[in-house]
Amino acid sequence: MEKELKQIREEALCAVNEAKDLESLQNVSVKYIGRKGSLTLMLRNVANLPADQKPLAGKLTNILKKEIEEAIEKATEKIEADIARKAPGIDITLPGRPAYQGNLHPITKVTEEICSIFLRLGFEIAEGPEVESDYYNFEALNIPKNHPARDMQDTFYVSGDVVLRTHTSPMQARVMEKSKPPIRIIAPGKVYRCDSDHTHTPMFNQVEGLLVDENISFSDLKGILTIFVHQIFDKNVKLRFRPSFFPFTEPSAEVDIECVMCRGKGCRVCSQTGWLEILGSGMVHPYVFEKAGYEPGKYSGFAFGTGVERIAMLKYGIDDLRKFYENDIRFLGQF
Ligand code: 2NL
Repeated sequence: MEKELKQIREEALCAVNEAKDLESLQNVSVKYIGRKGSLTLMLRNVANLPADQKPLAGKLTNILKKEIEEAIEKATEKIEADIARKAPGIDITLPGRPAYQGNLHPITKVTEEICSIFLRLGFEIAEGPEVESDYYNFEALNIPKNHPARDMQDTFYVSGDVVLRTHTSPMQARVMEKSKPPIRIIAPGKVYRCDSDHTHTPMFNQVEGLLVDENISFSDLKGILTIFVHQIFDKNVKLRFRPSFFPFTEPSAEVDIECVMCRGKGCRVCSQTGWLEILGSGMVHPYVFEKAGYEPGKYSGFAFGTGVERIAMLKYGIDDLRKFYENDIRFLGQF
């Protein structure tokens, strides 16, 4: 027994000395004092010895176990200290790492681009609440209660007469109510509709415009919107005005551009029509002027609205609206 212990002692201590890294030390530990280690097995065997030998054998085995444990511990500390010493220190002469620089969200960029075109044309920016009264969101724009047009834009109701604005036109109604023409404003901002699928998000961004003065005609509308389309896309892009309907304008027209993907030949993006709808517009409805308190027949004007996400998708060739809101920095960092 004592001879055996002596042999284990020599072997184990020798192995500890030879271990050059933490992994081999761990192996030594497993081999001798682990759950199935040779010393552990011997300790278990002590129970089978004659009673008069048990105390001494147990004592010697335990002493040796402790000795090996301590040797491993010491060797571990030494190797760890070596590793720390060899690790590179701090080089204070190195230049600092540049701070991560963010960028504007593509929707913010396109909103700013749209606004800057209209600012150059003499428009001013008007911003207002996203939580809006039923009156400014609907009534003032010729959309009375129970009007079918309310179904066109599924509304989030905050309470009976308070809604999340479904368009930015309430802002323009507010401006008309408190100021007299000439008016030239654009209203950018978030709008909300209870709608969600691969072409609709419950929140999206709009820029709407309004120009009111004496003797404004449909040709002013065509002129301004043509300039806008040529500046935001390309001065050679073809566009067309197509009759449409909005409750707050009469007559109304939608503006299409030649499909930017297929150049008008017809593809999946334009549903084979060769055209893409990008703006809604029209001459302000007399009832909207009446609600604003304007003298009947004195003024005329036009208004228009456009979806920022849609313009951004067409400008940058993005095929999925939801990419704007997934906040993947690899996507957002490209613009
Ligand atoms: C669209 C259509 C449009 C308007 C918005 C407007 C505002 C006032 C009076 C009259 Cl205060 N009209 N805004 C007019 C026509 C179309 O937007 O498709 N938007 C994405």
